[in-house]
Amino acid sequence: MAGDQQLSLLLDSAVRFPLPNGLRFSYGTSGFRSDGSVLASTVHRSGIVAALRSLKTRSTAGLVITASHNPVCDNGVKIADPDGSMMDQSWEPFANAIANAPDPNSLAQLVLQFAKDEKIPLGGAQSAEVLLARDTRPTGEALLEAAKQGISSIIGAVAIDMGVLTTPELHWMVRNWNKGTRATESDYFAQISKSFRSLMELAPNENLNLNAVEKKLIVDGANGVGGAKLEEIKKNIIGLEIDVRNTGKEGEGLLNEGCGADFVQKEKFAPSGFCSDDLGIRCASLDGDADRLVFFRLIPNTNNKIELVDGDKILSLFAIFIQEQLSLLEELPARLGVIQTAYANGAATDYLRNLGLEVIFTPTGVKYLHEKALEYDIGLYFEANGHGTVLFSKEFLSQLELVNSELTSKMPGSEKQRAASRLVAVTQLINQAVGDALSGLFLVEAILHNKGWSFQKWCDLYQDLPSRQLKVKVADRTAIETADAETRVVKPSALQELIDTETAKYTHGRCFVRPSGTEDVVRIYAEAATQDSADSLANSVAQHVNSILGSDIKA
Ligand code: 16G
Ligand code: MG
Repeated sequence: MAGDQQLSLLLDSAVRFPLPNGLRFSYGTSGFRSDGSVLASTVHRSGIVAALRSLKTRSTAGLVITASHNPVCDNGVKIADPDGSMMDQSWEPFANAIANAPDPNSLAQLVLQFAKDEKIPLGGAQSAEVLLARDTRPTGEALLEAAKQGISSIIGAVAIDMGVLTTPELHWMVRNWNKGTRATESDYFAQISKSFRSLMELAPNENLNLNAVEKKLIVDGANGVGGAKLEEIKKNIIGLEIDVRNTGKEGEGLLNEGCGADFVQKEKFAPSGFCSDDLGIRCASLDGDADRLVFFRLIPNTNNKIELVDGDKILSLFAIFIQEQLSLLEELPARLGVIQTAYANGAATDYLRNLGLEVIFTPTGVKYLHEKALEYDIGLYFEANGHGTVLFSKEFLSQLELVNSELTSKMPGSEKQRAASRLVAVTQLINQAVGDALSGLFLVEAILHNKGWSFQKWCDLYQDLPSRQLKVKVADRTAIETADAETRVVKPSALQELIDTETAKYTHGRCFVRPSGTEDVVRIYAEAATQDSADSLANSVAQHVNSILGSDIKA
């Protein structure tokens, strides 16, 4: 009886969201993405998946509608698991299957069969809850409605609209709801400003008199959701003067167009809205949904070229700071893991290894780095493009709290106590659900302040090796298979030999190719001692990809 009711509810709902003709959808590196006008069925079906995920885990799940740094006409959807991380990868095949089910009946059958296989109780015996959010894209509102209807096509499932949020805010909320606090956006803002203030107050006294330039920060909000949120947070920030540009307000420009972390990192060029008046000032850039962060500074007399501080250098700054605090606390042993991808600059990896840190590589995509970071007491991960965060294990967190409260009562004001308190503030400031440009930005600022470091000092940590990225459109990018965290091609086998031969010609040469997870292209990355060598290595490998797979080269 309950089964019949569930079936007819699914059929009624699915009829309203037919699969567009001739399209296939795939849950890629960061969920489903496509032109926003064709995504209603995909988002509706993702709502069903999220509701089932909530039933399966007996917890609150999340769903966010965003296409991050893609153009404004695109949109996308991804699902958050109860701990705030991305949906468990084992469910992706099911998400793909239902996204492409040709008609309501096959969709309903897939759902019922999957629920049976996974022992998910349907029919209302158990309730489900999904938190929803969207970014500022014009197609977001209609897609949110599709998600709601997908969720309510599962009996007992409730959708809770949290509004227009950054992706990390939604992940953070899901994580907190499952810890028992029904946290809202104002709790998120308060947690950032409070822990930022604590960390700033723990800076050595001699760093308190920084000059005006050091206190000033200009932030490019990509004309996306992050800029407006930052405007709110900054109302309660003391000790930092933040000028937010590209907030998406009338007249400021289009989402991600000529601005945003992806643009800045790839083009090495200042975003629109920045000019020579900003010379000498520390700047940061968020992406369209505020889960990527890079810093930069304009180079004089270059027509807005920039000096970039990417995810690798943010990672290095976090690693140094955490390692320094731990070195003062021998009673708090911790296994530290630093996670990077093949895109990490070789100079960054060398720098981190020279600090004595364990550096591990995973394939590209937050879900892989995050998963690896969970294996450590403290797992720090960053992609060069600015996605990253720091994770602390439950055991480490409870040890830290214990040590901190003991030191606070027995040795208040001591270097050890301050080190423990700094670590506590870091754990509260950084978003442990997922990489978060806003919380990451404040952690960077508080660390620079604690260390009394100028932007220049941070830039000078190490010198990036020159690198070049190219993309090649091929007939079938899945013809390339990689291994060893995408550093080697295993198929077609001849290609790796050619890459090895080319790479061997250059001092500090390194090169890899991989099929993109978000675009229909093969990507090539090359690094070498000089820019000319990196360019020529990338070009010659692109020619080989071209001749083996058939293509045209794009910068
Ligand atoms: C997505 C991923 C990012 C990855 C990028 C690679 C998330 C949240 N985002 O933006 O981690 O670096 O894809 O794109 O996982 P590519 O496969 O096209 O090179
Ligand atoms: Mg993003």
